[in-house]
Amino acid sequence: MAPNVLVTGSAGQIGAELVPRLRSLYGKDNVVAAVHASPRDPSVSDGPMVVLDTGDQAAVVAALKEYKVDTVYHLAALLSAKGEKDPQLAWTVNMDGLRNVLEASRTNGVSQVFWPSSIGAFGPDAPKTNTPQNAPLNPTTMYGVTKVAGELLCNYYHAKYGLDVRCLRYPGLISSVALPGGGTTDYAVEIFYEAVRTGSYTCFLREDTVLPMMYMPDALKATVQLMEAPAPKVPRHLGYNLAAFSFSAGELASEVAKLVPGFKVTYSPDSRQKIADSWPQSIDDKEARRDWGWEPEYDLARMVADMLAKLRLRREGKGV
Ligand code: AKB
Repeated sequence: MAPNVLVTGSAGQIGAELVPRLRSLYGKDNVVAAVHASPRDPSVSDGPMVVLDTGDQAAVVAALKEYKVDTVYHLAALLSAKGEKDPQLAWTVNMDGLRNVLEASRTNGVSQVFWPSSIGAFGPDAPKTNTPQNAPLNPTTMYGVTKVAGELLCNYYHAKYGLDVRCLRYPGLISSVALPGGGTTDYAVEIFYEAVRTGSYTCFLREDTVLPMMYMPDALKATVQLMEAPAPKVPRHLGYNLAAFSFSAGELASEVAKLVPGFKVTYSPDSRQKIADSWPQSIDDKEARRDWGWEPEYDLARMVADMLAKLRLRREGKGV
């Protein structure tokens, strides 16, 4: 039987693509898109939708009851750069929202919850390359603090109440539907829009900054695969390391320039550089591969070609 799903943060970078994917898998009426305000993206408004503030526990409970929800993807969150600009708000949105969703879920018959952690859970003392699953988690951003505390809370709800909470440490995500907002890896999305629109881009990170990244189709695949895996294949209820490829800002610019002749990138690092410098450059995801069979499909060249093709098509049709 198809699950009854609620997705918070549905109009965000992941939600805007996860909602249509889940609707195609489980049926339109079985996936409720929860948004903070009325969305402009029609991809989530073609099925059930609810305006929901996850900071309001009573409202979360009411939504779970109204739609008889048994599975929650709780995506609503503030990203790293925005979180550093307003750490109090980052704590409130990321932690109060998660606690409300977990507590409402366990008391209202929800059986499964997905929650996104991030490479931001690691700090400067973790090994920079091939960062292992159990590397120290000592982040220096409020975003990272909420990711570590969030992972522990998810694990606690599993250990104490048996709630099946599953969790991935996403790398930077590159996507063509909804723009990310307030992240440190956002440059790797913006660069494509500017390549297609103006042929030049000013990057807010240094040219030699290397970060772990992933194309959205792989992130969706990992999310669904993790949630559909039989329980014995998911022994871990803290975040799973997840990886596809890593590149420097300069390497991405060169790859884009192969398909956009004359593309020019200049570098003007800002406060986001410090965040990027505190994160790993590549991730060891062997536990995800071993436990539930994770394997990415996109490498850098294939992702770049697909992103440019999609954005060019949209620009021809309705403008990017
Ligand atoms: C961010 O840059 O804040 C996010 C992340 C890596 O978690 N994209």
